[in-house]
Amino acid sequence: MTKQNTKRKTKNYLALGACALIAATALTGCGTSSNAADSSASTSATAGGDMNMSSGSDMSMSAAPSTGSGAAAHAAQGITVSNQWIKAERSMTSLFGTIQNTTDQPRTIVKATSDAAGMVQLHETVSNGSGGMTMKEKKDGFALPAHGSKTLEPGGDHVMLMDLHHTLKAGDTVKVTLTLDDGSTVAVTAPVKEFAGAQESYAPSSK
Ligand SMILES: [Cu+2]
Repeated sequence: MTKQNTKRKTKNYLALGACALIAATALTGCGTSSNAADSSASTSATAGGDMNMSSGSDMSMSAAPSTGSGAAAHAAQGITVSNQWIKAERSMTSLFGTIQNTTDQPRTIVKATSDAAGMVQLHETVSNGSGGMTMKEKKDGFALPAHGSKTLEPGGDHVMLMDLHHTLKAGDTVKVTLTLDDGSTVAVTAPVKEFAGAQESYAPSSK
């Protein structure tokens, strides 16, 4: 099937949790595919927007259906997110950045929500067994070691935003709420950036 056909169906597949299938077949997973394999782009772009930021300052998280543990979500203490950004995209995209845990307590990000997306999942990128990379939901969540950090980057773990309510363009700002295993939340406000380089990371190696 053609790439376009596949892309049109992506939403449905994703809704069924078959993101990995899509990524493997159409590479549309985290954006439209591109042939340019300029991997250096990823680091420079990540370092690009140095906004020091967000945790706590912006609490307008929308719907955060509780995971069961917390009816009244409270802001997490000691968990910060920096260099966060989201790739400009039409139907689905990813949040990248660095999450710092400055506490003595290991934590795990168990869920993410965003008012910009109908569905948000925690994804990891793994080998598809035939030389390429594919991504899938990370059911165990993202571990945040005590006094450690977790990096979300193209080609690696990321927060996947699907069923975008509208096209995300460079200059937009997207709010994402991360929920920790203790029920507390971290509000992230991420700028949207044009970034072609995030895409090949999901494509089979073409170098
Ligand atoms: Cu993904």
